[in-house]
Amino acid sequence: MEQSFHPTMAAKHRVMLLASAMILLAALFSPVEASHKDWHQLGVESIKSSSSATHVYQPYRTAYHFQPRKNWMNDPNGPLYYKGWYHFFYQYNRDAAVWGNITWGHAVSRDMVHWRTLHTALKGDKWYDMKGVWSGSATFLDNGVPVLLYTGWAINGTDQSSIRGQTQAMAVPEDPSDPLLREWDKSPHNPIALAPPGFNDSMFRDPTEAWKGYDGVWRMLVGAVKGTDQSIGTALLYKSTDFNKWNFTGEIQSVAGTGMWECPDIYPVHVKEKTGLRLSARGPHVKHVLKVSLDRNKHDYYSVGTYDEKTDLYTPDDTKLDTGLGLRYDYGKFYASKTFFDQNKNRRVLWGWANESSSVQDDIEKGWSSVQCLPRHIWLDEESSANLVQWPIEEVDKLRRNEMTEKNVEVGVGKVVPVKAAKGAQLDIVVDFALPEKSEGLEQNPNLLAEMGHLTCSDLVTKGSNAAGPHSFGPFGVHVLATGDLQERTSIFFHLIHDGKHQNWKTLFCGDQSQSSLQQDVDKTVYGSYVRVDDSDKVLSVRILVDHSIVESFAQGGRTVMTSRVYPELAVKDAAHVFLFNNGTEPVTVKSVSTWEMKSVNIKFYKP
Ligand SMILES: *[C@@H]1O[C@H](CO)[C@@H](O)[C@H](O)[C@H]1NC(C)=O
Ligand SMILES: *[C@@H]1O[C@H](CO)[C@@H](O)[C@H](O)[C@H]1NC(C)=O
Ligand SMILES: *[C@@H]1O[C@H](CO)[C@@H](O)[C@H](O)[C@H]1NC(C)=O
Ligand SMILES: *[C@@H]1O[C@H](CO)[C@@H](O)[C@H](O)[C@H]1NC(C)=O
Ligand SMILES: *[C@@H]1O[C@H](CO)[C@@H](O)[C@H](O)[C@H]1NC(C)=O
Ligand SMILES: CC(=O)N[C@H]1CO[C@H](CO)[C@@H](O)[C@@H]1O
Repeated sequence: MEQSFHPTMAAKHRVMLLASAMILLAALFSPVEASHKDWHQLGVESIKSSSSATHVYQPYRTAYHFQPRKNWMNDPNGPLYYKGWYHFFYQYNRDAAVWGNITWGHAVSRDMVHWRTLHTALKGDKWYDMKGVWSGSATFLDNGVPVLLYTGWAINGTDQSSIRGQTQAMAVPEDPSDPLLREWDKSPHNPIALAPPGFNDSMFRDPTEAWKGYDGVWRMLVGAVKGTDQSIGTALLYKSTDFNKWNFTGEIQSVAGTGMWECPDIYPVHVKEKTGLRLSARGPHVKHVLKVSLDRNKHDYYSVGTYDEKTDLYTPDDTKLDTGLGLRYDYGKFYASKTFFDQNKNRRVLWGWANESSSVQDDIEKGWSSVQCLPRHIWLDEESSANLVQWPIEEVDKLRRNEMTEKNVEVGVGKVVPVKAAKGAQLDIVVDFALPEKSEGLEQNPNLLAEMGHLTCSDLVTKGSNAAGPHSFGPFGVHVLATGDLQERTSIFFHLIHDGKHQNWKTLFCGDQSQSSLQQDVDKTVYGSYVRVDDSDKVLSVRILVDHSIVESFAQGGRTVMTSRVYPELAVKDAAHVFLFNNGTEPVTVKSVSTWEMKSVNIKFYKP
């Protein structure tokens, strides 16, 4: 995808450089800290080896999320599993902590938890990708060898004015016997696809994984936009018999008013099982998901529907929830995502990118920008068949240590209760709230009910509990990365509302970043959406993964997910605390709250 800069994002310069006397302090906050048991080892060397820029205070680097050592990263690209290794590629600027000169960074892992970074997989060196090697996907050919499809940003010769626009290209492993797939050769057939007549070749990118149809012909999608006002998002279909020459044959789906579709992804899901499916899977047990990333608002949207391989058309089950209009993977920061079928564990895994909420100037000072969210296992919700469920891959649980559980904690009206066991900025927290008794009180005032049905998470935060009315089940939830006095806090909470109809309750799931930091120049948008609560559900539950500057929250087993980036100034490291809170007018019972400290992972340059 394309990332551009807005001068408004460059906020005022804050002094982060510390005097040399503070180097030790910097080391204490650096992510390698946890792997160095001996405090005396914490010298300049560990700072250099761990972080981007030396001598820079680094409280925001993550400890168990994927991040390159330094510089700018954006979209995940071409994830795959090959010969015992998970491969992860990413949009990467090797030169700076800002977007530009985009290449494909490359890392490998045995478990998608610990990583070894390799040298650049693809960089711009051909006329068709000289200005950048942009996002794409991996496809296994019939011989079991993976190839990469990507978008090249073309330029001819040295004349900067003769930009040719975006092209689709392919790279193949130089040595398929190398499990690490270290060298990639660009195909002599490149570019393999150009924008069809009538389509803007500056808005033509991000090829999907290719799949073979019933007729043995390969297909892939490329994101684009159309319409006189360039407002109709679309996914262009290309076909090939030999994988070298691709013909444009139509559009699999387009949706008015959604704008440019970046990073399309189409894949089958099993209607009854969590098992992942290959792109070729067909049959009565299969539904399809079409996901796109909307350039317009930087959110990833999906729909559940049917892909008819005879007509090569995708139809959503519910047109009101068509791709780009309804469901999102994540209601916080999560963009340009991509799934892959993990044949090692027969599951589909989702990767997505969370950019910074701080200023470009901050990125430059800290020497890096953005993290990848934890890889998520993704499947169709069997209960509804209408939405996906996401959960951190099980391998993440290996990082848990020092489990502490408290049961039956009462959180009275207006009360805040510390979770004493949980301290620090690397935590996994699971809280089960008892579902409140839905009293009849509310039904006596239909006007109030109607009004409450339109409440949003930001209303709750800006108007406080007053917004919620006299009998309000919520807001109640969890403060993380909080100072003892709650001066800084990031709040993840629920709020139950009645939509005006008898017994028709809805549950808001929100993330409040507005008090997350004393710093002024960071984005503190309030996030949120609804989460489905079934009559059969016993509790209202949330899992929150905290890693210094990222908070990923999974409600009700992963039906609704929300990612926040936050930059507390005081609530860092051991000064970060966890609290349960209840801002509603009814008491809340926490059936159980379990917390784990999360170990740091290894991310090192690969040395054979
Ligand atoms: C891109 O590379 C050029 C040449 O090395 C360099 O001058 C420029 O600063 C780089 N741009 C960015 C945004 O990193
Ligand atoms: C094509 O897209 C680019 C980038 O959004 C835009 O600047 C340009 O005006 C578009 N061209 C046409 C003909 O719409
Ligand atoms: C692509 O187009 C060429 C020329 O029209 C045609 O010969 C070929 O069969 C087409 N291939 C596919 C896969 O549609
Ligand atoms: C990155 O973050 C900024 C500020 O929070 C936001 O405005 C922008 O849309 C984000 N971009 C993406 C691709 O998420
Ligand atoms: C809870 O109530 C306190 C005190 O009125 C307020 O400061 C805070 O913003 C509220 N939080 C939420 C999430 O409603
Ligand atoms: C559009 C265009 O002019 N493309 C040309 C760019 O340069 C290469 C060789 O350098 C030509 O093969 C392309 O036709």
